Amino acid sequence: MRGRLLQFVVGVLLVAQAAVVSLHAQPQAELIADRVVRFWDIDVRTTDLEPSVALVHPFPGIAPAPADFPLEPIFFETDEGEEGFVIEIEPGTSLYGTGEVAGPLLRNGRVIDCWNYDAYGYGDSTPHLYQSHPWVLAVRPDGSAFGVLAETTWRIRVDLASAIEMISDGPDFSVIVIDRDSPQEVVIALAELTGTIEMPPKWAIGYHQCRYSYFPDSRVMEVAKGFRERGIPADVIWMDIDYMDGYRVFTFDPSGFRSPRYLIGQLAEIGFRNVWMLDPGIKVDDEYSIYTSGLQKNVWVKKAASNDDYVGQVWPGDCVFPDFTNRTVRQWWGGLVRGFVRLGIDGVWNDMNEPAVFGVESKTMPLDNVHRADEDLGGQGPHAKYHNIYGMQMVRATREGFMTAYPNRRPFVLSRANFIGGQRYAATWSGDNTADWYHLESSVPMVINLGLSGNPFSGPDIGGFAGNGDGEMFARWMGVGAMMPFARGHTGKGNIDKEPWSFGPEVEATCRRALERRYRLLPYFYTLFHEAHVSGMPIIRPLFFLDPADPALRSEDDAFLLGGDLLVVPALTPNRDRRPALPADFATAWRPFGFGDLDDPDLPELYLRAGSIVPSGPVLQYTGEKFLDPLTLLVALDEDGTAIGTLYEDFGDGWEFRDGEYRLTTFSAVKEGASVVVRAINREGRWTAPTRAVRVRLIMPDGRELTGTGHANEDIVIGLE
Ligand code: NBV
Repeated sequence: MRGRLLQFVVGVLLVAQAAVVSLHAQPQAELIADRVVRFWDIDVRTTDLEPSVALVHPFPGIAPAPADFPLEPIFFETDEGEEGFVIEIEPGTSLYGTGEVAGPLLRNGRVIDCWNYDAYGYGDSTPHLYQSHPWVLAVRPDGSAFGVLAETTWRIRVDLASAIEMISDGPDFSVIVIDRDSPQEVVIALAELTGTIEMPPKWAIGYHQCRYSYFPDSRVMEVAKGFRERGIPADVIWMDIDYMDGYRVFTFDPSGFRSPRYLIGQLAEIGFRNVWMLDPGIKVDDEYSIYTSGLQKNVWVKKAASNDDYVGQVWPGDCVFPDFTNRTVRQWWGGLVRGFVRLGIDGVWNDMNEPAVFGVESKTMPLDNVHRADEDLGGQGPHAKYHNIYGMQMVRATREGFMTAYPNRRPFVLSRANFIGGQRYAATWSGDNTADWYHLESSVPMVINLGLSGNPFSGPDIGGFAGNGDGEMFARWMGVGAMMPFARGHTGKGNIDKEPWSFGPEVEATCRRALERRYRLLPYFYTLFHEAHVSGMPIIRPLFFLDPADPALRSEDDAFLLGGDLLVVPALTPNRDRRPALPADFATAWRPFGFGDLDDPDLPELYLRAGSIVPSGPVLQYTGEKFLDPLTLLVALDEDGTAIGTLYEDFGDGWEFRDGEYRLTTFSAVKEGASVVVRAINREGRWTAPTRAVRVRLIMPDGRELTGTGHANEDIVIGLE
């Protein structure tokens, strides 16, 4: 095994500070997939390892680990009895991943505490946010890469000071190491292990408008209508906790939200979808049917000493907490969700599910509380073991509940807390960020790192949750937020209004342009969501994906790739004083373009990759407003005079796509003599697109733009004069 001795020596040095009492070389190992090895400590029986929660299925060993596998963790124990491991990294190795983290993209030198935490007001050095991803993506100097996944749900500290070291509060755990030729392949391999996102309903990739809270229902309608009156595209409006009756989940405030069904109908009439919050804390109240039903079914998390129901304080006062680690409890919750969403609810927002508890220093429930978890999650055990997956299991239950209500619709669930692998159940957002430039800037690396950790569907609270901020920052944030996978404006209680028009006409105009861009690019976004669903490739990607061996791109997080073919360069500082490091072939390989909006300095610059075709459409006010017609292909030829790109389409909801009711079209552009011919060269799937016009915008290297028009089934020929 390469470098085993060296690793051992380095390991001794690296973990020395952690007061290590014993270092164990030569772990046990088995191959679980091509160049993917599971390791565990020499003295641990496999039966003593806890079942994996992150993986889609157990991935049993298929062969002994290959002798030439280039990586091997060294397991150790600290004098405090903690279990850990270390993997050396060669100089020049760049580290990423670790899930939802504040601060820069590059994680070298950072320590991340995987512990789901209500991190209101977090900053660059906050050690833990709302989610846990004990996962590191490492890119070697030559651009090859590996990934390291610790298979534990317990609290685990990921120390990237000079190696990849993780130390857990819990018992022995195994470590999965993926070895690949590129970081992209590692991310795809992670998705093969932990699963991908399900296709979201198309409306969920439109713009979402939220605040804590729109109240009462007339205000909800006023805001929704505000979008339509001003011609600002949006698909979704959100109901935060104040819609509830005294914060009792599954109820409605009798004065403010008298008829949710009516409100939902009114919203639907103007093309708005609705998402409603459901928190885990259930008010202790004998008059409250959800409480009494849960009591009767014995669904609450228990106290260790007495086996009584644990009671903690959250919004409604005294609360009990469903034990989502238990199948019967998830079914009980799912049944409640079923009844709730049948009112016409389109999506559910699970907040506070770290779980957050008020008035205690830990901000959560006692670690010795008892969960009656399913055997395949690890069986009955303490909260310390299940804390990090409480939110994940909650969104699993919510999703399942939605599916029982609407088996033919795609659920949309947003979760604040989650765990690696939880992308299977819910999208996420950056939690309670602050309306300042730091949080605007760090939303880019946070969303990228989440994508590199398996969850491609996320975005920040556009405009910032805590505090007000000013119009210029808001405009810039909308510009960049509109290019993120999840695009939602949100703000906290007591703040000024933060709808796109709240900062005056100039900011409103920028927001309109930003969202019009998103809606024009919906065909591309949807194609990228499909790619993420199929392969796990992130929707927004780091610049180093362009050339993983180029050290200049390794720490660049002021700009990002939207899919493989668009480069987004926002100005993230107030005085626009930073230019990102760009790939070496930037001048020849990327072509600036826009949608008639290039003179707006608050919008990010957009570049199209030479050799690519990006599908786009007309401006819509909401995703379902009309069918994609005309389809506009943005084309940039490479130096060989060719370009290629794909467009994925289906009904936008439902599961028929799984049975072939979709269409994946591959378009090509080829320079033939003095013209360029654009045509569909391949079609996959049975779904038939209604007849439509196709336009081509050929973006030339000198900045000129040539156009052509035709129909879906014919060649479009553009003269190059
Ligand atoms: O439900 C209120 C808020 C919500 O708006 C926010 O997005 C969550 O992150 N929630 C937290 C609870 C309290 C916030 C201070």
